[in-house]
Amino acid sequence: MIKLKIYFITTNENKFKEAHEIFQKFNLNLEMLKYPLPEIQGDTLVEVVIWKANEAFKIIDPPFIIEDTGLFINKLNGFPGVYSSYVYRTIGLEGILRLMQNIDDRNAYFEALGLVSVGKHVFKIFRKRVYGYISKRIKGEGGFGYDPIFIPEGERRTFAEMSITEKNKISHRGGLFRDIAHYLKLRITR
Ligand code: ITT
Repeated sequence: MIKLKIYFITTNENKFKEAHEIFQKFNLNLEMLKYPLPEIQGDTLVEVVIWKANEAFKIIDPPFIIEDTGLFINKLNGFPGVYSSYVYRTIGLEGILRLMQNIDDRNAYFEALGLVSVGKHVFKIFRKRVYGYISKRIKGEGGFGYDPIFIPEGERRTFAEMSITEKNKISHRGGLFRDIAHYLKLRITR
């Protein structure tokens, strides 16, 4: 039987690797479409993914997935949040640690917003969070982005000190893509 191809439109190979590992377990065929969708600087992740989806509908037929993630730090009023990409590229991890220098409350969370197109301009949105805190220093060689400064609840290690499989078990993206996989399985096999 030919397996339906589902495209994950992203420029980030690490995000794709994590999502792909989950989809493999569900026997779903996830392909990376490395296409830089123009991005608006919206106020919420939902705004950003919906805008990106409208651009995606111009170049590709469903089913496809778009995902946008942000790191939200409580004491910084949710910063960097929707600005996570820009902040990572500019002040980076050292910049975030500097901003947090004299702050004891280090609670933060990752939120991943996933959009699955199921028909032309018809889509379903998924959301997943993982709570944790910002470490005092940069730790770990694995992962990407903010992983070396994020310690999930109940752990002592940062995401960057974990394998993809370990991170996927507890992360925002792991949970998000499991939910999406369950949903697609139901739709495809119905
Ligand atoms: P696409 O938009 O092309 O999918 P991106 O790298 O821009 O790729 P996001 O907008 O979702 O992805 O990510 C915003 C920022 O947050 C960016 O700097 C990422 O490196 C970082 N990020 C996303 N997911 C992360 C994760 O699981 N762990 C650590 N950092 C993450």
